[in-house]
Amino acid sequence: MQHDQPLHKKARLERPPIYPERFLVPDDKVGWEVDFPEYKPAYFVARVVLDNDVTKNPKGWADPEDVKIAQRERAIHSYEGKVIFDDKGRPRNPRGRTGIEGRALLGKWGANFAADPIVTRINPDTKQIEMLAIQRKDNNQWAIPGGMVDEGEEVSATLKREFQEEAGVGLDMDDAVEVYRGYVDDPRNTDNAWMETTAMHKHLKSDLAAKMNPEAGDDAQAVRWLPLNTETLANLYASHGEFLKKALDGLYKDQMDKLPEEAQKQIEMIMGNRERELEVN
Ligand code: RP5
Repeated sequence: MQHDQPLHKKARLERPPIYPERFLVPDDKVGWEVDFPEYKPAYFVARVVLDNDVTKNPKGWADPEDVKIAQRERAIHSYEGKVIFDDKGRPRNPRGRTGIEGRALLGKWGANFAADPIVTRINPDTKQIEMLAIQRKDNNQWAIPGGMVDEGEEVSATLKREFQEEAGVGLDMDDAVEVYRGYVDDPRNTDNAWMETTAMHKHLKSDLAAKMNPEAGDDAQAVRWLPLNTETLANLYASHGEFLKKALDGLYKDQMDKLPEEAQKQIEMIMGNRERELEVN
């Protein structure tokens, strides 16, 4: 595990209801390089993953359960660098132990790639920055309307497709700015299968935002312009709050003079600068 990376938390502490309980992994035992002889996580693969094995189901989206066949079918790669394998030939989560072995609800051994379109606007009344967020059906948490990259699909196409499918809006994302590429601290992650994403940010001009009429798609139970503050960011799904912070930081640096004063203060507050400034004065 790279030492400058934050410890994954949701991948150790949260889990979808069909998962077995996670073996408790204390902070100092997360890295694979640390000895943890008592570590005996449950092995779990969901029925839906087995039913969607591409070698048995032509419409499937999952690797075969035999990891050796999966590796022959598909070179396992990751944005996080070289993938390490355990003695059974299973890829190891680059951020360390999660308390569950197998793929659980994730289809691919190793990295499962997603794309996350971050779309923000200034609220015309409050002058505060908001993101277009969906409420996930699987756990009710608010999230970026992202999704899995289909086999052979370009990330730019996934961003557009997912935004359309989940938020009901056709939006050109070609001029969006990449703010993050790498591991996601997702509650579905396991020791052998994990989420990675490319998060791209587009800040909408007010006339374009006003024309949009978002509607929740199949995987979402609601869609809304979510005001951003420390609390809403902390409660977003997986590591989406961290991606939003990166997007806001970039926006502040590039377009500060174009943002209303209310939005500038809001970003400073989120990034912690505002508190420091208030302390100094
Ligand atoms: C997260 O899961 C990614 O950041 C992305 O938002 C999402 C993709 O999974 P589904 O929404 O398709 O379940 O890790």
